[in-house]
Amino acid sequence: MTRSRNFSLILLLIVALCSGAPSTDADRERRLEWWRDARFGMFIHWGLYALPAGYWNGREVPGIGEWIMNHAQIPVKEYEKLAAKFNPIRFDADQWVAVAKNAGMKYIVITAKHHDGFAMFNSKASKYNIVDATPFHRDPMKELAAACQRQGIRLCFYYSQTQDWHEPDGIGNNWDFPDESKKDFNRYFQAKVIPQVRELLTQYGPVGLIWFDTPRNMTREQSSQLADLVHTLQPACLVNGRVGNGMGDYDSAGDNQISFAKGTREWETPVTLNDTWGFKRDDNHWKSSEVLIHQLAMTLSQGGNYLLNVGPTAEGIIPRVSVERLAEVGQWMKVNSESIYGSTAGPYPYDFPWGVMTSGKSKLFLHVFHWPKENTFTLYGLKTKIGRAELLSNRGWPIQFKQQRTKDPEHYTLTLLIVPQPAPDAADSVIALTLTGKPEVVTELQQQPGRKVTLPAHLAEIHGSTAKLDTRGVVEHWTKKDEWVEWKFQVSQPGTFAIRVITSEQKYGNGWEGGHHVTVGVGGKTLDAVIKNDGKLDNPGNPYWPYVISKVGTVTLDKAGEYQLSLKPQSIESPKGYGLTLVSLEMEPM
Ligand code: JFZ
Repeated sequence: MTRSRNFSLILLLIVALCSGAPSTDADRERRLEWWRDARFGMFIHWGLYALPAGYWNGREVPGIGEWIMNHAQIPVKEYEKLAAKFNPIRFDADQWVAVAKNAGMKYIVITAKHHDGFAMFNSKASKYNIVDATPFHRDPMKELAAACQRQGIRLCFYYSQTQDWHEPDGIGNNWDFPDESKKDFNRYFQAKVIPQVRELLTQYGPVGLIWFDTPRNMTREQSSQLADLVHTLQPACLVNGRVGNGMGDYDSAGDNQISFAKGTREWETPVTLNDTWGFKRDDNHWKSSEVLIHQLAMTLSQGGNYLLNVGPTAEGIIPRVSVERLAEVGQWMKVNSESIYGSTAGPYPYDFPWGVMTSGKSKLFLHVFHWPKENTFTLYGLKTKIGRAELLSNRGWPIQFKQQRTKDPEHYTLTLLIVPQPAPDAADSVIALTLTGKPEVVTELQQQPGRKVTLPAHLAEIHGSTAKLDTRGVVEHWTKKDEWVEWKFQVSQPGTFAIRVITSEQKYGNGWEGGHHVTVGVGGKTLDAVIKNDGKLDNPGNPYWPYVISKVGTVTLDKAGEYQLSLKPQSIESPKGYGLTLVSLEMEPM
């Protein structure tokens, strides 16, 4: 008995060791703990590409800065010369970390090696690194690790595992190495990637996470080799989703995308402050701090983390405008961070005309982007009794409120009686509601105070097989006219409404298709319309996807109660295959 038990224990141990200590769900939970609490991090894209800063041979190279070697097809021998000139003597690790900390960020993810293949750390595995190949001779990762320790921020590394334009066997460089048949990706992977990731996890103390990228050709074996290596060397270190093959601890949203991702796995969205990751001298397309704060709150309201990028110069300076924007976000964070750290997605399945909601422990945080013009604030559908309402900017001065419930139809109204004017914060004033029990809300769509009805695509019933929700919660690939959508919703204040359909352009405005004939059926009436460009809708949360408004017509709903609305195409124009890219249908009170 004892012998066979001992034997099985030993067997178990052997199995565990041989399989590279497989990581369990419990391990993953433990790793995610700090990350869930942190919510807000700094991305840093820094490398040789900061020297050309968007220009090659006197010409501006379009696109993101860190891709200049690829976009301008710069030969390895030419690009390598940048290393001899890279001398960021004004780099100050403590100052960088202080910028992150002052913004309210809890972790830093810095490019240890980007697609250009140049290691920004001391590497024995490749001489093509900042200590050996530049006049700088310092290891900025070592200095950052120490500064992060001092200031209580988690240091994390970005590492490009597939694309390496410096290596003949890496992915992506077909100008120096055009012969694909000669390439052996696994040779590069074992000779450079594995040793360098090992260095990152053994030379700099505790690492919060490794942010892999562009998984492309990664096999299941390679993804798991990498994830296991990380988890074996540092069991507390997370691996992001772009390690490939679903082997990450959490998912990464598409770049610059605020996803609709409620209830799915943990996720994070990487966002640029201007339009580039790596420094570009002439990219002055900075997002306002208002947009940044909205994006932060929107991401968190969907349960995601927000990773905001800076691209330091070749001298080692974080651009002044970036520092300013982050300081502004930090000002907001100083007042409102209770609604950020450790928060989870809001309980409602939709956003509000005024903003979004995040959840805390026994609290709801209302992020009010559009402050009411009147002196009251109304929320429908909250069933839980609240004990207190207050502005995070004015704690200790509770706001008077009343909660009402009517039956037939069942309706819940919370009214905050006196709210101050003007808005306490022009970008996002946060109201905290302290709950007396578990949060319970009406999840069916309903007309909002102010009488507007918004029917988002992600809450529609989609009758079709090709039209599908993308990760933004937008219906894509709707090209068949026999596919249609419908919604159910509650109306509490009847009246006349102007209906408009909101559709989305492709990313960066690269294409939009209209001319579709549709019918909208609601309340026993049918409206005919053509989806056409009647104007642009401001879409600051997802600024790289412009939204288009199409007017449909007006409709009168003359009694309160439940309604159904259907949107059916009679024809869809889709020469490019985009078709009807549906964001929502809106009913504006008239
Ligand atoms: C990648 C990199 O190529 C880029 O240089 C930068 O580092 C960025 C953070 O990540 O670019 C991507 C990767 C994935 C998507 C878009 C851009 N995506 O899934 O939409």
